[in-house]
Amino acid sequence: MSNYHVKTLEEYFQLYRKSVRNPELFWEEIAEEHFVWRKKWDTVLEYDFSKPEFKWFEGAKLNITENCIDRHIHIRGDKTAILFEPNNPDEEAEHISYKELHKRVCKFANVLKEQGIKKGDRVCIYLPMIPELAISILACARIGAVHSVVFAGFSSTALATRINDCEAKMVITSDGSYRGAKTIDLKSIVDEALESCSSIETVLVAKRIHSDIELKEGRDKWLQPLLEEAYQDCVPEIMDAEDPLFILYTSGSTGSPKGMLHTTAGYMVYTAYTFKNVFNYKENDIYWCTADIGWITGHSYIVYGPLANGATTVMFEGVPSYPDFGRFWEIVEKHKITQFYTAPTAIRALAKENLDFVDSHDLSSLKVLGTVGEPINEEAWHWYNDNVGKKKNPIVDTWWQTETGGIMISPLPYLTPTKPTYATLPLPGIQLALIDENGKEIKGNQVDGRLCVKYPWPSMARSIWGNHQRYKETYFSAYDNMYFTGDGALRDEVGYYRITGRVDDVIIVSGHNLGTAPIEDSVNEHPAVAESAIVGFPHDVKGNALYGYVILKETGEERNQDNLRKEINQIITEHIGPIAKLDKIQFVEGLPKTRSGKIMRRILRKIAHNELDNLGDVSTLLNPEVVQNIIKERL
Ligand code: 6R9
Repeated sequence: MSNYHVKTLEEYFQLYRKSVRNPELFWEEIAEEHFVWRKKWDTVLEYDFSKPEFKWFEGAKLNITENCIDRHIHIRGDKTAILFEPNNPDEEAEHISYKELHKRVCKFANVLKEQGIKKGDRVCIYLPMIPELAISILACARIGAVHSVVFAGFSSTALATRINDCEAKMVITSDGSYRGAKTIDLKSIVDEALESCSSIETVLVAKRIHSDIELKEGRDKWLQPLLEEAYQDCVPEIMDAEDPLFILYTSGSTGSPKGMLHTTAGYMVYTAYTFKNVFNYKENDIYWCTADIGWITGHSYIVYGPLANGATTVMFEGVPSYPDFGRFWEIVEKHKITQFYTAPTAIRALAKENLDFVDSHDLSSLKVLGTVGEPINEEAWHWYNDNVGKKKNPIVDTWWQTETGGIMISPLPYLTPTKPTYATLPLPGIQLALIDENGKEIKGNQVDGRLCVKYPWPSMARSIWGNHQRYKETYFSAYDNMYFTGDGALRDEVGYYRITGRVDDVIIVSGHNLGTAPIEDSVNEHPAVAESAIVGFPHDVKGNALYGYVILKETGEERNQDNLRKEINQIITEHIGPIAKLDKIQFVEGLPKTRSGKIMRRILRKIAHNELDNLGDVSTLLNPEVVQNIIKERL
């Protein structure tokens, strides 16, 4: 696939305008290029926002794994497709070539078939970041089974809920996983979950930590012996463009997890297109996204997008702090990483540590840096730019969602001038709108509102598994004929977008609408503050008042907390106004976070409201242990 043929920002705007004038032609030209279609489409797009229903490339026939693997074998068969870097730095990295990947995916696909998995069946994958995770995803796609990956740090309850919701027939797991200095017994979590899951017929168990675990007769099987016996070629199942490819659960701030359903052709075209252009990918690059494949970033930008481009994609099993805080940079140096894509939460965590961890490594191979997952604050952006990018690598701040399937707003490297904290411009093909409280589109620049998308794009989720009504209500009912993202955004004087956070994070204090994100930004500017989260709590006079949870940087010195509180409020007063001052400031060791680094404000809100018996499931958190401490020391 070619890069955009644009050299200047003006040319980008021309291309953008073309994509708005004739979206179908725009997408058709992209789909025509370099993909393997068993049959081309009859129509590019058919849609109806009121149902809502979206059909991309109807009539086309394809298999996504032919596009991600087979077609590369002849031209780059010996090139590394997946570069696996184990948790333990002393264990050798594994280079899986495109040829080898083909063989392993085909064998795995044949095992799935032998175990009775057919097109349309749901397979739940609960694996750590080992090659079998990517391979099992592709094996499902090879035979038309629908994969549902559940992050291997989730609890047995979370796993059971997700298995039952989509009535999966099989679980693929491992005997355990390595995470830094710890080993985790995954199989017993699966066993516990399966006590309440009746749809599961088979459990395939990959050996990773060689622990002594028991297999349940008739249900559990070791994966490796089955793979050894399996035939090494597997004819791909020919899929319709709109056949389901996968389900991925996203938690949202309320209610049960939503199984976002993605389909085949549009998802493939869009992830391939965005990977190529946002990361400015070139043939010999070594691309690394540090996300876990258990969430959408890993699906789109570790597996499908890179492989559809014939890229080398790194899979890292470990954590940024093991064996020390220099691990990321050691890996960049070791594998000469060219594109590095991570989350603001990781950047902030590493920025708290000694700079020697970064400076002692040669990072000169890097060309493009990326961030995703939450708004990046100014300080973290500069730390990343100065110390990792040495002010020479563009930072692509990519905004998107599980629901959008691929990156929607992002700078294009070496083309879009970056601006700290701004995701900048929509990619060509993406039509955004900002909407005011009355549901009207706000035109012009220097405005803010609710972020919507007013024209379909190929990788949008097509439904919520088993609950199309909820899909309609959540995303298409707030405003007519558009997709509502749930985020707020502002558009600056040149048309750059800055995501200000989820709109349900808006708090009304004394009748003023206050977004928590800009207040958090101000708090974070205090030199002693590492991170903060703000929620509202009921107040007799103001209606709501603000409660701030603040993590301080580790300096080793004692600080007077009352003075700190005053200083923090002083900064807020200067930046936003006294209306936004925090009534309560609690200093905490950590904030409850999802695995992708999003602060779980729902939990903080409940603590601030003193509703402690009803915190909901905290087991899916990255750090459930911080919750009890926050409760103990609440103000
Ligand atoms: C890819 C992913 C989606 C939500 C999204 C927004 C936040 C993601 C962001 C960002 C500001 C960015 N978000 N990227 N906010 N700037 N560059 O993270 O998907 O886990 O579904 O989360 O994450 O609030 O609505 P998902």
